[in-house]
Amino acid sequence: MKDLTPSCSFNRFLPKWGPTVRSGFQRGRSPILARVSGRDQRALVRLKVNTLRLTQGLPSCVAAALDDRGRHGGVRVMIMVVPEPVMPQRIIAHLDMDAFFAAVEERERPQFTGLPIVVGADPLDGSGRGVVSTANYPARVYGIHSALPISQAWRRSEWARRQGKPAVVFLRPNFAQYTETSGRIRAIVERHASTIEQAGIDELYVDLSATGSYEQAREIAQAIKRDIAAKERLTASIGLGPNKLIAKIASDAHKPDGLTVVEAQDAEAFLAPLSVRKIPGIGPKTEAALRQQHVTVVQDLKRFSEVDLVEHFGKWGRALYERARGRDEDPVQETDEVKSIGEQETFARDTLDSQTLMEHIKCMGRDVLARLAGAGYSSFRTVVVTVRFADFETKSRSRTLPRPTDSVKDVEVEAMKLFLPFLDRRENPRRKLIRLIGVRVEKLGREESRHSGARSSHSKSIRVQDPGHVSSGLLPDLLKD
Ligand code: TTP
Ligand code: MG
Ligand code: MG
Repeated sequence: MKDLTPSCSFNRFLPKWGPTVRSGFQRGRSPILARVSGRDQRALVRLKVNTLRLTQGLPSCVAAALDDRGRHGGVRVMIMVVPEPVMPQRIIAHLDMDAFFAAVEERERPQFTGLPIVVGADPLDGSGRGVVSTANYPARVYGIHSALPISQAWRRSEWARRQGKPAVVFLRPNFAQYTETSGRIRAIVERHASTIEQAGIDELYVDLSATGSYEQAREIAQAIKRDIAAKERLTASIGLGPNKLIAKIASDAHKPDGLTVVEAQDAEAFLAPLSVRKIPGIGPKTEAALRQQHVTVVQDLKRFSEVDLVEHFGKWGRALYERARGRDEDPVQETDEVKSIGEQETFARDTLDSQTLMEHIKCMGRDVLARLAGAGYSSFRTVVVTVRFADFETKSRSRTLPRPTDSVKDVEVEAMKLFLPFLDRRENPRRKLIRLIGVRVEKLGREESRHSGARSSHSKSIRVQDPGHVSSGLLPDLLKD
């Protein structure tokens, strides 16, 4: 098998069968297609053969088509072996920045280098009401993580301080800074690859199938990591795998600054011991439902047939069945660097005071538009308002305008129209107090897309997490599950 060339394999059976060999075939394990054809079309025989078997002579089905002088129906036969069109292997990369917001802050403020940093709401000496957006790795050692109430983060920091460890540095988010950094990181990746899907403010998928091998893909991933470190002074973790599912989980496997390669044949074994929560799409609700069935790791999930899972989870059950086996056909969908830009605010006290709320909505609309320009966009089409009630019920309402606009008035008016029903029975029948409001704009456009419609981000689906939107820390799970 080691030295399998057309001549050596065919020479062995030529004297016996007599036909003329036309072309070669690929080395390796892949099945190939042998076409046995004579000048007479009826003599055509198509069959799949394995290169291994070819070394031992003509497959019996070919032999059956020929007489012992290598003829078919009296016609001298020519054999042409053509490589079967084998689907090139998919190699997908997922890149995710490490402790993104906190890492950007640490870079911008060298006086805090090495200290535990939390980006999020104001802790107000322990009485703050928002949540942690993210914590850097030293702060994670204290048990602080995204979505933890900021008051608890404060208590954990205080506890650490009493043990003689450094107290946490609490910082408010600077979304404009993160959006700009995110754009530059994408530009770095674009220098190494062309098919890129932005999947969040700090993450993207890259299709590296064209490299042809995991070794080549690994080199590209290393080069991307090196460039990001040199140009942005930040670390990224990258996962390489046969599909988006495996790449995404792999990128998380050795954070921070990791590079994890999981080839197709190892994908299932790689997943088996992991918690089911690692599978994108499994949030707390699915996890709880699965736990009731004594399923905690991916391996347990494989006990169920596809029919069982569909019965339990509907359509999602089918995807679950596939994912548990490391399978995922979802293509890397090239997206523009499309973003939504938004702000959200948790009030110090839950309120239903219309004047205060309207004032905040207006202010947030203005801030969002200022950030829109800062991020290099010139228009938006969709306005989204998010309301979280005191009991944490969260609702979002949106409106898409007939054409792109950059007017502050438009964002104010639309946000107001979307918000008003939350003050009365239309959206708030029990008159619940409001804990948080958010305003964001989507379907962003750059100058040229407003005039020509070219390079338009308008029609593309928005896959990027809006920093303002996710800053509550709760929404990603609400969206997933
Ligand atoms: P993630 O990539 O999930 O987290 P991370 O980059 O902070 O840390 P990791 O090293 O584990 O990847 O999210 C990217 C940014 O999105 C994060 O820095 C802050 C923001 N974010 C929130 O505001 N709220 C959240 O609940 C989460 C998960 C993220
Ligand atoms: Mg990250
Ligand atoms: Mg991320």
